[in-house]
Amino acid sequence: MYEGERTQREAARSLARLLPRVAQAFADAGGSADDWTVFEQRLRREWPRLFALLLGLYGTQYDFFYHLEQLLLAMAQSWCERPVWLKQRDAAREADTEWFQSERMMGGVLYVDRFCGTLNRLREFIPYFKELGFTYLHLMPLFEAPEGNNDGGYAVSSYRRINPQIGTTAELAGLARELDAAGISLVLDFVFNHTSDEHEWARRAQAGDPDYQEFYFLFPDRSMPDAYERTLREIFPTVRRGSFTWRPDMQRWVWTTFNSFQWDLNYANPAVFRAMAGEMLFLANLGIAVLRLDAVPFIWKRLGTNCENQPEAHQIIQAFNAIARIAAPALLFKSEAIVHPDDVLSYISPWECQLSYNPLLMALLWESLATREVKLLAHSLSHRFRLPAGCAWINYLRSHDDIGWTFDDNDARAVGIDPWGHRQFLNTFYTGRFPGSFARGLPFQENPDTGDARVSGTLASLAGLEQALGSGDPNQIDIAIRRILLLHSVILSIGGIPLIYVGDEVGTLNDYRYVTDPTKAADSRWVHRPKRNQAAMDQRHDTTTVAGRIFGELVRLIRLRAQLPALRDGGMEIARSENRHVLAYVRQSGSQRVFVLANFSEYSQTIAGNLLRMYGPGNELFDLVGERTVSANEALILAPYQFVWLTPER
Ligand code: OTU
Repeated sequence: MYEGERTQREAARSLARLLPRVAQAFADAGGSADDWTVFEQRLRREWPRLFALLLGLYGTQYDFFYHLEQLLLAMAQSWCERPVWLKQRDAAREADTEWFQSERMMGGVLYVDRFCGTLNRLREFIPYFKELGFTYLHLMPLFEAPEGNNDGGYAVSSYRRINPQIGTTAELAGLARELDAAGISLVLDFVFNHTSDEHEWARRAQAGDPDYQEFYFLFPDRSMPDAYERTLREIFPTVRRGSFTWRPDMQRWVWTTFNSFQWDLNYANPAVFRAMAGEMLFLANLGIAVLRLDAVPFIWKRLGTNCENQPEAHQIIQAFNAIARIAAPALLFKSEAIVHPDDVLSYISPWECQLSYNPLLMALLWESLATREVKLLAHSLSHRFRLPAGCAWINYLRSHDDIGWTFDDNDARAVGIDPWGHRQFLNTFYTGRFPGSFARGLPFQENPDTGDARVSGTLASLAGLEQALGSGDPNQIDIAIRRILLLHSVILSIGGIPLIYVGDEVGTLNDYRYVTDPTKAADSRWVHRPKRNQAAMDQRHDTTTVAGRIFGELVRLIRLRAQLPALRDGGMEIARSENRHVLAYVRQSGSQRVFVLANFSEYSQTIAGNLLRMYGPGNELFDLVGERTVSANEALILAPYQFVWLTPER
């Protein structure tokens, strides 16, 4: 008998055995017969897959079937408690699995505390979000976390309690519903690789509870840490060398990939998987539409490897995905893997993460802006942009994190670029140390051993606005604004969900005051996590101001995009522009075709007319951005940093 066949028989047998008990528990909890029917259908559909995944991960555990039963009971309980409006959303999104691929999808991300203080106040800004066309709003971590440094909330002390200064769980649920009514899906982090050292599980481990000590990686001496560290990469080398932290109170080394107060969870323990599945379902039932899976590469450790992107990491996420399909089908996952492009891709599928950050596009847009050449961007996108059906990129220009140069070395060599030297150049350029650089960024996590570093800074400061405003030169200011709009034009037209870090839409600059706060001073990412820029927001409709020029044009592009089915998520074909400064691609959907050209240089560039005939949608074209006709019978001159979206002349 084939292995797969045996697994499927075992899956069927175990389900037959467990179903009556689960049905009984469901009825006892007050679940209706109709609700049970829906649940049972989904369970029967997904069970073979979920069972196989869990068997692969935990099948050798003596109490495997106990965990299985507990997990099923938790899923049934969660479905029973799922609010009616979410059950309706489940049905609607199951019937329209492409909903997030629409040309109307538009994302924003912000820290509630930095933006407006509380969840209740955030509701006042829903009209602002609608002005920007948001259909997706990611609220940065807002759960209970240690006082002082908590890595911007990524050290979670409870997945069920909100930081009391920000609000309550009930307020979050209310907000989710209110946003939904405004057509906005709420996105929250699922920080499941680690907890803070103040989480109840960590506290119990500290108190000596052996069950909870098994939740983490604890070692009495250096032998195992040393063995692991031979092949580990340091993620936060300026925080602490190595990946382990000595806890004098426990006389143990603890695995801490990130900060010393962030304890990595041990997913080889089925109790950890089950506990986290429970937290996930809790968040789903609050009305969260998308969970951003934080730090996915790190969730499985294997001696002798770098402990990133292990096969089991995928199996765990796929198992969470299957659980969501059964008990909270509307829930989607967004992968946060800021690693090599091949590894980024490995997390993306309808059965794993339907959405993913696109760090390659992000990094290479900045690369093109610095070099004024698009060869690495065009070459990389030509074979790395396509995703499996039913999945979409989240295209962003910067996040709350640093920018790292995660392109493929062979892609670079293929276009004549030395990868190591180029990364050095990019770091020098974006930290403003390269002669003639327009950027004002700060280094993040410089590693003295490897020479590695990443870059912090707001979009506007990295694109030259801070320097230009300092110089007072209106030409430089104009050029910086053009750069900002150019970058946005690509994420708005290339396919996928564009994501704006709120503040960037009004040209918010770096805020260097973080250094006066001892809990933030050592982390340069705070330079680009400023508070709400109300002064600039107030100017947003005044086109004589810098904020107004950026905001006005951006909103115009967002609205334009929403009317262009060709720009919805889907096929994107890179075209040869025959000009090294100009990025070119074709977008098509049904009969609509849009040819995009984007000039990454501060000088005018010429595009031959025959290129427009070859890729363009006709001989007489119309530039939707500039609102003018373009004839393919003559060369097209692109102004500095100009971009055009060409369709057939109407
Ligand atoms: C993430 O980032 C978060 O986005 C960060 O804000 C957190 O500090 C961190 O996890 C810990 O929770 O290394 O520099 O490939 O690159 O998870 C940011 C993924 C990071 C890692 C990413 C991590």
